[in-house]
Amino acid sequence: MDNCDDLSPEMEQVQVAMQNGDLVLATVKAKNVLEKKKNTSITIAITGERGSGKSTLVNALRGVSDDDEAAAPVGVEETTLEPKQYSYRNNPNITIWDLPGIGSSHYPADQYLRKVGFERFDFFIIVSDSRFRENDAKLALEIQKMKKKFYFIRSKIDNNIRAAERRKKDKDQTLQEIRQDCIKNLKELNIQSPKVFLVSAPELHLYDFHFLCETLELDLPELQRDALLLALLNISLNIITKKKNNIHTFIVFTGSSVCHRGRCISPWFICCDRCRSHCVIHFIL
Ligand SMILES: Nc1nc2c(ncn2[C@@H]2O[C@H](COP(=O)(O)OP(=O)(O)OP(=O)(O)O)[C@@H](O)[C@H]2O)c(=O)[nH]1
Ligand SMILES: [Mg+2]
Repeated sequence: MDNCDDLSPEMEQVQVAMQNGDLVLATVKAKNVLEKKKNTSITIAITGERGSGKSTLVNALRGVSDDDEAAAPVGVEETTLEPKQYSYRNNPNITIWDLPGIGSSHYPADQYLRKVGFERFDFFIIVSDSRFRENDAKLALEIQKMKKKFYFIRSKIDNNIRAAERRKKDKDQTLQEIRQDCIKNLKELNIQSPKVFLVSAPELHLYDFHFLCETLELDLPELQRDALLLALLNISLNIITKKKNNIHTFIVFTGSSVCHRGRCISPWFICCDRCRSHCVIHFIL
């Protein structure tokens, strides 16, 4: 969705109309694209620290067991070494990407986003199997910076419940504390209304797994719409960048005569394109 070099024919028509400055046509074309949003595919990246249970969650979401031939490989050692895509249950509109863990030897935290191509995904699920960590915050902030959305999964809840039982601690209180801790940490990062789910892979019928699947299905139209709007924004940014580069060349060639007349033309072009894209977004909403 993000990549402007890889646009659907309909989105290309929006791009051409915007390039030609035909705001009305761009709006009509963009509206057509949005009306077809039910067919828009979205990519969901499953991310988080290594060993947190990302691949296990991919399999659970797809309804395949870990030892199935088509399953994402799961293991106690570092297992997922390359991003890999999988289909999602019976919904061909969703593609799930199983990502390697952030902070591993192959994917140090400072190189992770670039190496996995974080920006190319439409939506994210962050998986954490312990207390909220620096890398969880890093991922959440990066997703927020890209104006995209995520769910936060606190995995391996069965381990926490077993530990609570050993200490004769109330089960519901334990669940409540884990949930509140995740929400508190996400809110401290200024994430509005964070969606947190507690999951145990060996006991998918307990806790929040069914709720996660239902929420995903319910949120899908909105996620598809967000993905399309971001694609539209990226188209206009792409145009702005190209224009900026053209203007730069133009200024290099004609700089002396422009300066000599005391006029600067570049802000007009950039501002004008920005207004156009905002108008298109505004009209279709
Ligand atoms: N008890 C328990 N173990 C889990 C759960 N989810 C995953 N595991 C185990 O945790 C280990 C790591 O799981 P993976 O799914 O491979 O984790 P990952 O995040 O994909 O790991 P990398 O690909 O190496 O980053 C495996 O032994 C899983 O069986 C869970 O909910 N409960
Ligand atoms: Mg994995």
